[in-house]
Amino acid sequence: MTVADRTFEAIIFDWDGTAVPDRAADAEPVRSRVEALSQAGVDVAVVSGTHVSNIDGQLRARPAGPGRLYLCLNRGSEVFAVDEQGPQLVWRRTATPEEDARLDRAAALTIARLAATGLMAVLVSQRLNRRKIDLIPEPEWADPPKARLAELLDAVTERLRSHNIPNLGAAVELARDAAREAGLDDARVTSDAKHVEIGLTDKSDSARWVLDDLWRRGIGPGLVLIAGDEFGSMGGVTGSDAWMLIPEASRSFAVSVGQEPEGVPPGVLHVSGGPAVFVALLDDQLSRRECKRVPAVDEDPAWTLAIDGEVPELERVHESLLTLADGNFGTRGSREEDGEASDPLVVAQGIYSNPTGGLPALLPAPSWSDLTIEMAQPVKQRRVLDLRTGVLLRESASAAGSLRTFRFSSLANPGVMGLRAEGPAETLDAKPDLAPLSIAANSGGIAAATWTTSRTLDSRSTVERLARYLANPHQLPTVEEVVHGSQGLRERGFDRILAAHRAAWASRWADAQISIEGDPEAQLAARFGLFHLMASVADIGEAAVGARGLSGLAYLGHVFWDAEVFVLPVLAATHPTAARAMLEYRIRRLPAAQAAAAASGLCGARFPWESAGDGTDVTPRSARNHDGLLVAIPTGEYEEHITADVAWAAWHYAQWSGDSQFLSGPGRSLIAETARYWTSRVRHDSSGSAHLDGVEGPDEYHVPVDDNAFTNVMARWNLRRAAELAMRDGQAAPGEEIASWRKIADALVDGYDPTTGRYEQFAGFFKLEPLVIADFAPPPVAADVLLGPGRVAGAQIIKQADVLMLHHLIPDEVAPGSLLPNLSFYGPRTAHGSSLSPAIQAGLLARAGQPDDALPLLRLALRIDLDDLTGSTAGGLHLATFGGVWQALAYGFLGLWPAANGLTIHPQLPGEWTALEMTVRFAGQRVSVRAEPDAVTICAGAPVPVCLGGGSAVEVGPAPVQFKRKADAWERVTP
Ligand code: IFM
Repeated sequence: MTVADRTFEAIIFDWDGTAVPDRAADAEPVRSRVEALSQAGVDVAVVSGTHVSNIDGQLRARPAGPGRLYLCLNRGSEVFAVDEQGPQLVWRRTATPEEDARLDRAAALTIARLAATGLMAVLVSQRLNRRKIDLIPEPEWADPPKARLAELLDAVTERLRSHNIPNLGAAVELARDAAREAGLDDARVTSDAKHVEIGLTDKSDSARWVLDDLWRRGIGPGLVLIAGDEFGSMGGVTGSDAWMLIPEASRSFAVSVGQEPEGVPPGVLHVSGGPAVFVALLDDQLSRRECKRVPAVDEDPAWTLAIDGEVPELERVHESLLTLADGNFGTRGSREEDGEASDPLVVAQGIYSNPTGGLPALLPAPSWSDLTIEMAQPVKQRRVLDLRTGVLLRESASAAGSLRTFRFSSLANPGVMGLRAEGPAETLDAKPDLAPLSIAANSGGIAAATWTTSRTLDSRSTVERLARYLANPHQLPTVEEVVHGSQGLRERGFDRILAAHRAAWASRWADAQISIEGDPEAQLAARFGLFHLMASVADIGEAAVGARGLSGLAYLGHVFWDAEVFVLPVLAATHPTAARAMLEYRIRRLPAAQAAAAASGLCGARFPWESAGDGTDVTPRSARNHDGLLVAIPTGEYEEHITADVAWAAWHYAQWSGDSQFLSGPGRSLIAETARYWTSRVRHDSSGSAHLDGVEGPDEYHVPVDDNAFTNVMARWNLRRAAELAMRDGQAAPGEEIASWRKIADALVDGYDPTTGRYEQFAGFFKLEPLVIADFAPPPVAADVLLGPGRVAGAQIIKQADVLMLHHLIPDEVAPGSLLPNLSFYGPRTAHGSSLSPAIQAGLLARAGQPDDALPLLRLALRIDLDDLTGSTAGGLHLATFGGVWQALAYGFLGLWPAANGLTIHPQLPGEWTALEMTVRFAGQRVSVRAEPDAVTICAGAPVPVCLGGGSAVEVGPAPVQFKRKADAWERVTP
């Protein structure tokens, strides 16, 4: 029997009256289905008010998995997990001695009051955390079959009325008042007609426990079926199964198979028919699994990006937005049948090729998601990307019927992809499989194969495909390697692989939560960016993170400072192994960077502005501009700050992760070799000051320049950290070298004017034509295109945050109090012609105590790709912008910073937000910080030091610690 055209991943159901007609019934029909569902990977939870010997004694299921079976018993106070060995208690809510005493008092008061009406009431059961009081004498109504419920209710109501209690609801109210008087404000009072029960838990606790367990494994409530027989009220008392309909279950599908004499609440489907119909529902779910139907997506508006309809001009943009990646392989969200407006692509991180002798670019791999789909003009089309679990659903409806596809790129098993499709037989056909093949790149390459099964039944076709990709930047993977193990993959099957994928995403998000309460649009956009960041970076080996990740070929997949400065911090703070893999990419290319420095007659290592496979500079030297003219690209020659940026990333990773071994080992080499570069790169003038001539800062409108403040101060910071590390590790460099690092750091000019508090962006900047960008166009604007490159070169108009990047990255290295003067000077001069810029300025405005002024810039950054604000999203997603947004939220609005004495927190919320909550990993522990306008709540997996609002460090552990704002300080309100 079909109640919904949906395949559920979990089923929560009531026992008595739903699964079995009564406690004496043979439960074999349910038992066999529960075991089969478990084998098919479906989780099942039985909810009942009674105890384990009753339910397990009757059900006797011994499932072998992989789906889990839970018995949620004793009215929400116990959960047992059942496997082949039988039930094991996994959770119990016991009353404290104080609660026990209150329950006793509540029961005594209730009995006394009922007796005062003349009704006989006695305590019949006292279990765990509840008291059960008889309304009518035993054994007359002991355990009546559900079929006699109406009869029972009439008899009880009549009896209650004869004692001046109008109905059952009034008896329940009387008990609730008694509980309140006894000090139990949150008592759960229920009735099954013959008893009144006062407890600390009810079925809502069962539902909450199960939904929470499922959520942690990536199964949202929209994938859950909740079945019962008593959702409707009875004699003025809420139906017992309605307690399962907690707010967290809002998207679950609820169905009643009961009689429901007073009807069902809104949102519950009433099918009646009792246990026989319930068993038919289970059969329907089993058959959907058997037929390999397309799985469902939990369409939570806080977690899903839905794209409705089809706009050919936007298709390439949408393909970028809907990219699925597993850290190693990325697949653009092109429709399975491709089409003219489409730019399908599969790439592997770090696998570059330049067969025609041009610059290396990510090597396009063969596609795994092609299907033959021939639909007449669809009447409805939508694609839904679930950010929480990394799955993409497509639904197209046409006169021929509806077509669905569903795919994922396994985060749990990178390189494994899954696709299912279903639709009218005449519209859907699987293309031939990708025969195992291997394609060579400049170095190494990619091997791939797919395995498809399809079938047609009742003129509907279903297709299931598994794909396997291998990539190796050093050695070409062979066809044999890709086929090897594929048998095991297919035996494991689509459903298990999908379950592991969902669980992997859920666990990633557990360390990287972002909630922006009061601003759902910003919250969704921030999660969208974070989803793509987490999907774009491998977490073992090395991770070459191109400017557009794995979502497009813009910038040919080259690695810029975008990786170290914009992307790495979010991973260092949420998934440190991925940040470490990004650093490994640079570590392995240190010899190439040393060779580059040596080729210029310099010491140490100079990292290239654009990097690909071998670590040499692959920056193009020219390109066509908007008018088709060939123009020079000077960045490769001049944007040397990348060298210090790599050192900063190594240091920053260690600050978040506490990985001190890294800084004593490969991290120290990165920092020392980059410092050595600066020692040989500087020019000393006659006064002994050190200069860096002929460079380009982040602002690419002015090049070449001398003494770019950003480059000089980053180099200074780089030299000082190299000296600090060498000293910390017992003079790991010669004493004279350490002294020279310090001396040069102190000698480097930085353009700071203490009278104004401003840094001059480069020598001579203050003498340029003073212009304010808003006089020409509202940012973001490509000012070089608008005004011409010559005009902007002679003006104080800058492309992106430059001096301000210092305040952002190394706040302890800049002059104290210089943030505001530089923000107010450079802010109006910044065109935000690079998508990297607005989020950084937003974060700094928040840090400077102007969170409301920061919001428009943050919103700009949040919409860069979602609204294709730069017109370049078709070429791939702007990962650096996503990273900047995360940093604006974490470092700016929440004021997080991984300092040596602990995690500092300094929240600055805009008026529109009621709370900002983020989870990070600091020093190996998960730390959650929730900021409200006047309160901050922090907890951590194990004690970590935190410093709130400039106060001294306090240890915070698993018990949430709350602070309240008192004038300008924060006062701890929980012990
Ligand atoms: O690295 C950036 C640079 O800062 C501005 N132009 C685009 C590059 C790649 O995103």
